[in-house]
Amino acid sequence: TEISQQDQRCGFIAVVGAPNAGKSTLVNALVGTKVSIVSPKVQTTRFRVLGIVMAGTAQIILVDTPGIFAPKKRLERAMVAAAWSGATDADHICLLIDAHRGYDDDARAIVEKLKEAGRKAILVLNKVDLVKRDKLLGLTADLDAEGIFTDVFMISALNGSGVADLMAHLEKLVAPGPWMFPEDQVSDLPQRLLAAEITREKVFLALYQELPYSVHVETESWEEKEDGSARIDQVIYVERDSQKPIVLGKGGKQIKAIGAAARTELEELLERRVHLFIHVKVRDDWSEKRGHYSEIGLDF
Ligand code: GDP
Ligand code: K
Ligand code: MG
Repeated sequence: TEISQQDQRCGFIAVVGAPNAGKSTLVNALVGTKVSIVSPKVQTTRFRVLGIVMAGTAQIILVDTPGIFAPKKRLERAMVAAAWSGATDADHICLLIDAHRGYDDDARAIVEKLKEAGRKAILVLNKVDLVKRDKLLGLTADLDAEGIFTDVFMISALNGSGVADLMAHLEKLVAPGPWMFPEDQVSDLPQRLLAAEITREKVFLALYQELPYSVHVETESWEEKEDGSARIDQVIYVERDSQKPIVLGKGGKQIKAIGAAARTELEELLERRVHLFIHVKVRDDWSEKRGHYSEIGLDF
């Protein structure tokens, strides 16, 4: 059934919070498919990613943002700037708090910034699967006292509890306006970039203790084969020679595992066979090189 443009509703809802609060997990849960990569490592999300959900007459455009924290390096400053502009440009803001960590300094700093900007937000307490009810009630009271929250939701983005209620609320919030994306689009990331992100996620999951977050992945080429499969060539860039053997592993064991995990997920997402070729190269000090940011979509 067609929904005429007069009946359409559309809105941007930013998901902000401290690193590892579970923002990307929540956006994926709301969209119903992976649009943004997730890992226990902070700074997994480097740039703003849009996750798009259709709900009745509403198109809800979720803005997944890098975590907000006190930046030290240039890449970090760019990430935090991207997070804030994603938030302040949006129609509504969800502040995600890791209920297990509680109302810590990172969360307080974000609340202060929201107050300064004169913005209200929806409070979303995440990871309730890890927390006792008493603690949740205390946390809610502390946060509510800040006077900037319009609603409170308690969810587990990981196991899905409370996510449907939050979704129903967001659906009601969205104001009249024409849809901005085709109905079947779930993200604004080009396929090549999403494919690179998936490999980066697998690197992070396999090696998050051994490697710095500055590992970078690029899709170098993408070839559609006549048999319906795709050949994808990617490069994992590390910062130093010494990091190359870590990514490769003994006898190439590590890179094989990373490649296999990435390929499995790509095949699911693309619904076809994938031949994935991954190369590992050293890129000197790329995280301090300004020219690189535009390539990965950072804006500052
Ligand atoms: P982001 O940095 O805010 O985007 O956080 P991520 O979505 O990357 O998640 C950070 C870590 O928290 C990952 O290991 C997730 O699996 C985990 N996580 C996210 N949501 C939940 C949750 O509701 N419960 C639990 N136990 N873990 C979660
Ligand atoms: K993370
Ligand atoms: Mg994230």
